[in-house]
Amino acid sequence: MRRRLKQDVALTDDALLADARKGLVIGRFGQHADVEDEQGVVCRCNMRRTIESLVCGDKVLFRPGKEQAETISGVIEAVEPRTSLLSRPDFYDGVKPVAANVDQIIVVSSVVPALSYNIIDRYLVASEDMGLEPVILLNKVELLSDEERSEVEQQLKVYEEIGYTVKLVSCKSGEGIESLVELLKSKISIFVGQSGVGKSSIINQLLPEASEVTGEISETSGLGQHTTTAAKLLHFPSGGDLIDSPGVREFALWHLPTERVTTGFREFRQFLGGCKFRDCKHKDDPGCLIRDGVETGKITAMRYESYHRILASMEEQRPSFSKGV
Ligand SMILES: Nc1nc2c(ncn2[C@@H]2O[C@H](COP(=O)(O)OP(=O)(O)OP(=O)(O)O)[C@@H](O)[C@H]2O)c(=O)[nH]1
Ligand SMILES: [Mg+2]
Ligand SMILES: [Zn+2]
Repeated sequence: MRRRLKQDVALTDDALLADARKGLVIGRFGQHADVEDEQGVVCRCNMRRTIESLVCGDKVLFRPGKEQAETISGVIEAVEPRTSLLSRPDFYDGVKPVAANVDQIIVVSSVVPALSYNIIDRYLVASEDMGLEPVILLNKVELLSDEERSEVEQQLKVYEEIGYTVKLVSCKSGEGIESLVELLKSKISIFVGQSGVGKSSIINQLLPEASEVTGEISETSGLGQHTTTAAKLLHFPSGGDLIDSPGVREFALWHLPTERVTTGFREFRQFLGGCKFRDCKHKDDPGCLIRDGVETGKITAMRYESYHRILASMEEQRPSFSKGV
């Protein structure tokens, strides 16, 4: 506690700090953040107590310390308003911000651990809710047999038909990696997805100098081991930024009200407001246009079932402190 106090005093000592300048948060660890100035110089910073939250991608006003030999050399004074904020609900910590000012979400899945369309749908709902265009990326496709591959392609066609971009890639064979660069150009993108799907491995293929640490899938659980622990922003030499983010076992959506999950299913939107009952649950209610849509083939049974699975799991997963939100 005493040390902390001393440090705070030092940080408010103007003589030790250079003038304020603009910066971009490219890494965030514990109480600190790495901030890059407009010349590309990175400075590890503390932050003023008035700053409520700070994440990768935030644009800030900061003052680098004059004595760069210190490990923590600067201080963040203020955060600029965000154009977008990606948050993720955490069972213990509530809703946690992950990255700011992102304009494209890359939903990464893979064949190993097992491919789950329901998890893809959760990320799509979260992206839609933020008003950001998601891209579906399926990694490790070299592991699929011809037969399995055509089955997967068939299923992914459902997403293409409702307007999503779908990409099949493999870090092992290199398939699809080059065309990814084009997709990421001049945008700020974030890689999200379960632990072990290969987010960091893809980033290493795209940017070998990034040297992101990657981890094996656990032999006992068949799941990823949460290798990446903090979000990190990387630049492409040809323009565009990419944020690697830590994987999660499951992406819960309990922080969203039901209606926002419903509108997150983009092919449902054309029918919304038209059901016979205003509080239609889109299940076995009479005069439900969503269910009609499934019967007439305008909505696939796969997405319709996934929607109800998400709603059911939201009730189960919502921690007691946020019940009724
Ligand atoms: N067969 C195969 N394995 C891959 C491929 N891409 C990545 N892997 C392996 O998948 C494992 C997990 O990769 P990571 O890049 O650490 O996964 P991640 O998504 O960053 O995981 P977290 O950081 O825990 O969220 C590693 O053992 C990689 O070698 C691929 O295209 N094919
Ligand atoms: Mg990783
Ligand atoms: Zn309905």
